[in-house]
Amino acid sequence: MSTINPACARIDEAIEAFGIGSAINGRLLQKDPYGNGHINDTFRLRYETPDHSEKNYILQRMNHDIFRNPPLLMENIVNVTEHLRGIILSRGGDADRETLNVLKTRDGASFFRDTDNNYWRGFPFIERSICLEKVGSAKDFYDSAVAFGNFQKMLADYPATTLHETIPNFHNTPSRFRDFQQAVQNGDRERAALAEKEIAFALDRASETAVLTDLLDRGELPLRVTHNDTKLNNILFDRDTRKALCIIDLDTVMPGLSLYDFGDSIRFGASTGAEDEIDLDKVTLDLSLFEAFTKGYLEGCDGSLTAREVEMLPMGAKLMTYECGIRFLADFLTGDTYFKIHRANHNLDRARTQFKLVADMEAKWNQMAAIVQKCSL
Ligand code: ADP
Ligand code: GN1
Ligand code: MG
Repeated sequence: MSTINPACARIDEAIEAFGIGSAINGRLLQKDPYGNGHINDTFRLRYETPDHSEKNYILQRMNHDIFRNPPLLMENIVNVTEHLRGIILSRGGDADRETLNVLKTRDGASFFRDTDNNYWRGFPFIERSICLEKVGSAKDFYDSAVAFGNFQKMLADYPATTLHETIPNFHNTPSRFRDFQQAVQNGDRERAALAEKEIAFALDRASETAVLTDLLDRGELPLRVTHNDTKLNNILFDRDTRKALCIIDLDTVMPGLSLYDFGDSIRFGASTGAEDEIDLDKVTLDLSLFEAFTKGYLEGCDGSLTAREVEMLPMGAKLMTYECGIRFLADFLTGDTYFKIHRANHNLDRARTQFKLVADMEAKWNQMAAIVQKCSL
């Protein structure tokens, strides 16, 4: 059970500002912390309507230490979700379930700022959906891959330059590496001693950090509009059909590489262990899940990836896993200020799983490349 962040003290102000109760003539039954995100403070609001049915909403306090400009971030999300809504409707889809829809406040704004200067936003809760914290079957993972590929395709003609960069250099691995080096230098000495092996592992791979950014700079990889945070719990599945339904957590939709989306999904979903598993023997790269995702992602992108992008998919997986590992480790060394933790050394445990996966990818490199080749034929 997560503890409630003191920054959420003004939640009732936010609930009042969105005016859901009066809009649906409903009675608020509960406001509970919800989900397993590492960044925002998420609540589910449960209302009882006059006909005694229930209607739920998501209310989130945006993490403005991480997202420094919530109004611009919300401008991105409103514009992107409206774009998606248009495409979904033109395909005859259900735009209330297949994309997030931003709730308006009583004043017609897409967010609310409380008296402590915390920023809140709301979304109708997507009912009859499930959120997976772990891949249940290769089919689930394949479906999520098609959905993430398709998401990117739906945004292919979105005017990328109008998107605000909500976190600068988000997947710039060399920049993340420099931050990591700083954390090693300036972070807690005792913690650094505890993480000696992991620090060495990360430093050993310094020369690989710029592989993707160099290809981008040389024009060998195209810049696209990508999601940038494609872990499995950022997609909702339909509870009845178990089909991938809706991509959520749109805070980081920005220009990026397809390899970021592919790689981040693999690092989380194709691992045989949880992101914070303590028993590292349980953490390996499952090649059949890697194959399922590769197949689905290529299908979802529907021929839009270049040969160079396809060839670099294994590198996307490895670098995104490595990058997440150095981010967890840097946060551990500097006192756990970024990712929410639920136990001592949580970020170190997370870094360890990522590096275990990187090592396993290195051992399985030829097999990964062969799978990519097979799927792209
Ligand atoms: P974070 O950035 O902290 O990860 P998310 O936006 O991913 O926050 O939300 C956290 C969790 O809340 C998700 O993993 C999902 O379980 C749930 N969630 C978010 N939005 C919705 C929604 N509209 N309908 C149902 N569940 C949602
Ligand atoms: C965070 O927001 P959430 O929990 O979906 C993080 C991702 C990391 C992920 C690791 C904005 O994702 O970059 O890969 O944790 N999001 C942000 O689990 O930093
Ligand atoms: Mg999330």
